[in-house]
Amino acid sequence: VTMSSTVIAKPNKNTKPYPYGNPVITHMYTADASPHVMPDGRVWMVTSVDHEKSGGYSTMHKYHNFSSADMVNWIDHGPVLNITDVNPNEDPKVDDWALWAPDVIYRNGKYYMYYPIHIRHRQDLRPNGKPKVTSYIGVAVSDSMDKPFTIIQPKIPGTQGIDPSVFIDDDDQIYLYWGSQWAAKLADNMVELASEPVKLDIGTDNFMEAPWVHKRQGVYYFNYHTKYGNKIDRNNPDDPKRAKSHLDYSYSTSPMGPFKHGGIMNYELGYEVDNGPKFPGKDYVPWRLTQSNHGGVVEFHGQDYLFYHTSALSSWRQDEFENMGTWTQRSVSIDRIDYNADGTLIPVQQTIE
Ligand code: FUB
Repeated sequence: VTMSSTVIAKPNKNTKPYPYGNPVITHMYTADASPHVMPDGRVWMVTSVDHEKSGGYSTMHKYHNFSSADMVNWIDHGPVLNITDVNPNEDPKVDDWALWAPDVIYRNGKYYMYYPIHIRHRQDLRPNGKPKVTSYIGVAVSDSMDKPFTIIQPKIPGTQGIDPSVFIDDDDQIYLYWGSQWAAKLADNMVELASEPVKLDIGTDNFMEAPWVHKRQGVYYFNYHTKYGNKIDRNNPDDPKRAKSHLDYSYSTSPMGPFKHGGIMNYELGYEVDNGPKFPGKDYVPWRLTQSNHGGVVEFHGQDYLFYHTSALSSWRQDEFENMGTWTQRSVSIDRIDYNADGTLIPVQQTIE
């Protein structure tokens, strides 16, 4: 595989969209999907859960596990970790504790969940008057993906930040990625780091959050959400930052880099108004249906798939299309990933049908 130049390609119109209907979970709000094929041969994903009443990111209080044998029919296995498992004494007047983007992997007969605690300290304000925020990574374990997880490590020493994701290499070494481009080897006990955290060189400076690594034909692909996402002026359709908000990827021959920037991996809905999918019942799509995005990649029966999220469902439900949906009520979607002959990724266009 040769990967030479930076590719900023347009979506390939010949790429068939994943045909089974997006978003894939419609009975509740889900985000931050982390998909893996588990030993039973099914695709499992753990997801964050957004509040039914749009309480915002501070009201994300549990994870659900879902499974599918065909990526068409998904079973909801219910909540597998709750905020009360993490902090039974939360006093919302003092702090807001939230569970943000998790990951779960299988190792030696058990399932290990890596989850970020995000705490807004309501009574501890920064100079700008906003609450201080702390975040770190914990570990929980279960014998079964459809059973509750039990916390075995409240905080992995040396971690600070959100969005843990775990990658197991072909030689069985496990790597933990999190926060602002951090990565380290995970110890065999699964609850400590086995190397000093390294700030990854990803060949560019637009990282915001949501790291995820997958490997294909000896190449490590590191995808992430670009840092313009939270700063877009949603009232200004011409805000140039809109075009900079997407999942990007970088690639390397090593899981710890250095990586080269590959370009866009996932255009967000409405990135190209003329060519993108249309919103049902409308002849156009909004520029942006979600404030965040978060990528997870799984290979299933020889095909790679990208899991991401949009706010399409909340838009449908609440007829808030004109307001671009409820930004913190998100829903997991799936589309297939295709590659160029040189190993570069063909950007995935989000779909809403
Ligand atoms: O879901 C809460 C946060 O929003 C996640 O941790 C980020 O990746 C973004 O999806």
